[in-house]
Order: sequence, then structure tokens, then C-alpha cells
Amino acid sequence: MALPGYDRTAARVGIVHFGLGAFTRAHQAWYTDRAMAAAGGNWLTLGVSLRSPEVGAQLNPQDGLYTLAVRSGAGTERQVIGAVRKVLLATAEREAVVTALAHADTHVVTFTVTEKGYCRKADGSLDLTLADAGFYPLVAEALARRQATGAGGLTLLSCDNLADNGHQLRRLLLEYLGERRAMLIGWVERHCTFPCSMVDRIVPATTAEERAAAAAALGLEDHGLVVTEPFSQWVIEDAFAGPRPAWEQVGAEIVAEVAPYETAKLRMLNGAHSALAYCGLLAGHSFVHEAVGDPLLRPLVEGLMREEAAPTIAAAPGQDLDRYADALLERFANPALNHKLIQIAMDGSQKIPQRWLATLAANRQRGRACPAILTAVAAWLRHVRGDNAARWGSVDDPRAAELAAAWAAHGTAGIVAAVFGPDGLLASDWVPSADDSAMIGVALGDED
Ligand code: CS2
Repeated sequence: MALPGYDRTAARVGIVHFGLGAFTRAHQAWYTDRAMAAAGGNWLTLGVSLRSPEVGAQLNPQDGLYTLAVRSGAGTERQVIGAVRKVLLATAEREAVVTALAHADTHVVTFTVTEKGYCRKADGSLDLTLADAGFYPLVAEALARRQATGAGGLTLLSCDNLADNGHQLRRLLLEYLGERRAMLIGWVERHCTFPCSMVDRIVPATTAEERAAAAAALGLEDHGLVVTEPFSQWVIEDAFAGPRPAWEQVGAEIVAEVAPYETAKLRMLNGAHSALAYCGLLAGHSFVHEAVGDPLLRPLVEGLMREEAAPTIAAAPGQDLDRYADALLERFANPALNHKLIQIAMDGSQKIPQRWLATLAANRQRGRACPAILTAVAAWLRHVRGDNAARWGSVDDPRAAELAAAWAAHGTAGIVAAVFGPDGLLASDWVPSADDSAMIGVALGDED
């Protein structure tokens, strides 16, 4: 088994990361681990959990070390990742978090707080009440200290599946400062950067069975174990405020323009994932590899990727979207991952705007129909109505109650307008036409 290729006891913390879940441990921390082995540097990561003590409880007793198990049909390869120093819990250790963010050794702050962690209202603006309980006050306080001490600016790097994630983070943080610390705005604009990035690696939630299998193979229990696929991609906009790890030496792509990669990933990979999740659950499947192997669903996700999403993307030179779709189908079919559809199905109200609605709007402009996405939209509406609840439990979405109320008030006849219409819960640039509504209506059936 591979071990960290550098002296982690001598290295210092250079990155603070919000939301050190399974994804980051299999992605960013893995890149940073290899970047330190390749080029050295003080780039250990300090993880911050906003509310849940779980990740700290897993990693801190293990000194931040954990195993990354890379799984494919060919077997499992394991390596120990040493890039995480420790994990702090913001609610209990606020001062330690702010001190780390304000420390002169810290140059990069990274985020995987999920779509809802940015605390946006339905119109995209900042929800100040939610933001006050999120990462915003911690970052704002630390930036004020950095200004006061001359510690310098920060690179604030969003690694979440949001369109234009860096620009969104910048806009939202500036909005927060406008409300709470307006004096800082000019300094932040001059000294901090917010690169956009596209992150990609499929990382299912680690199960008890995986931990047991690893314990049998390793002879020790690893509470921080993470399981992932062989594939990984990280494209980062070249807009750093100061030093950074040598991520480009270990496969990350540092580019001038992230948008083509990010759009392709969100609309093709994530768009197909969400379609597989809602359509797959309704068809009785549990895992992504089962859903993509279903002869009725496979053409649906192929159509979604190749005929509906790909034509809306202005590809970068050398970016081949048809081959990208081929590779995605192969990744989805990985039988060793056991990626649960219900994991992808959570938080749909936060995910589908950038995964489906943007594609629908772009096709509308060109007068093209999107039968695959409309089928998926119907499956999502059924999901939030509770059609999968008997088997999978209640709907896990911050807007579940509003969506349930819309179903109760409008039923099949009115749900499309209530959710996607100009005043709907998920109003966007895509306003369903009569044809769209009819198509979704057919897929919904007339059961109510
Ligand atoms: C998935 C993503 O859960 C989900 O919504 O679509 O987590 C997906 O696995 C990653 O973005 C892959 O990089």
C-alpha cells in the first residue's frame, strides 16, 4: 500500500477547507498529497466542519490519516493520504478556525459545502440569515484580521458543482460583506481572488461493508476510509492571489477559461446522474450502474448527453464531447462502486437549475426539443411528490416542504407551472411551453 511521499510532521498548514467530506478526501486532498510528494511545500489542509462533528470524529483520532481505496472491475488499490492535518468544528472551535484562516501561512481556502452551503435565495441572491450560520462570518472575520495584520490576501476556491462557482462565491461573499463589513470590500477586491474550478471524481458515501472489507484487508479499522473510481479531473482557473500547491504537476489543469469544462461536466455528467437517479429510482433500481444498464434508461441518458446537453456547449479546443459522453457511460457502468441513486437524488432543487434548466433554456433558444430532460423533470417531480418515499424515506431537499405544498395545492394539472413557471419555485430562463408541459404531464401520468 502506498504511503505519503513527504515528511508530514515537518509540513505546515497552507490550506483551510470547508466541508471535508468523502469527495474532498478522494479528490483535492489526493492531489495535494501528491503535489507535496512531487514538489514539497507547506500545504497540509486544515478541515473545517460547520456543524457536524462526524468527520472530525473519524479523522482526528487517526491524526488526519485515512485510506483511499480506488475501485474498478479490475480490483481495489489502496493508498494512505497524509495531506489532512486535522478537522475543526466551527460551532465549538470558532476561534481556532478564524486563527487558521487568518494565519500568514494560509494562502488558499477551498470549499465543498454543496450547492445549498452557499445560502442563496431562490433568485440567487444571498440569504443573510442562512449565511450568518454558514462559512461567511468566519471568512469575513479572518479577512478583517488579515487586512489588519498584513497577512495578505487569499485565494478563495470554490470546488462545488455550481455554474461559474468562483464568480458566484465572489458575488455572494461581497454581498455578505456589504451587509456586515462593508469597510472590507475594497481590500478584498484588491487582494483576494476567486478562481472558477471544475472538480470531478465519483465518490459514493462510504458504507459499513466497505469499512469491514478494508479492515479485513488492512488489519486495522479506518474510520476515515474513502472509496472512489480511478478517474479524476480538476480544472482550475489560473487566478491565484498568492502561492499554491504544485497541483499542475500531478494532473490538475490550470487554465485561462474553465467554463467549457465546467458546463460540460454539469450538463453532461451531473445532468445524466440526476436523470439516472430519479428515473432509476422510479424503475426500482438502487445503484447508478444498474440504472445505466437498464435498456430503457440508457438511451435516455445518451440522448440527454449527446443530443440535448452537448450541442449547447461551446467546446474548448481539443475538448471532444462525444468521447466525453462515451467515457461517462463507462464510468457510470463501473460495477465496483455501488454508487447509490438516492445519494444523487438529494437536494434536487439546488442541483437541477445548472444540470437541466440551463440546457433546456439553451435548446429553447435554438428551437430544439429536449424529450430526455423533460422525462427526467417528470421523474424528479414524482420524487418530490414522495413516490419513492416508501422505499427510500422522506424527500431530502431544503425545499421539500415548499415542493410538497405545491403538489398539494396544484396537483398534476398545475405542478409544472407552480414549479417552473415565471413565478414558480424554480423560476429560471426556461419557462415551459405548452408542448413541454404536455410532455411532462404524459410522463407524470394522471394518477391524482
Ligand atoms: C453527483 C455528484 O451526488 C451528485 O449529485 O452527481 O456528486 C457527482 O458524483 C460528482 O460531481 C462527480 O464528480
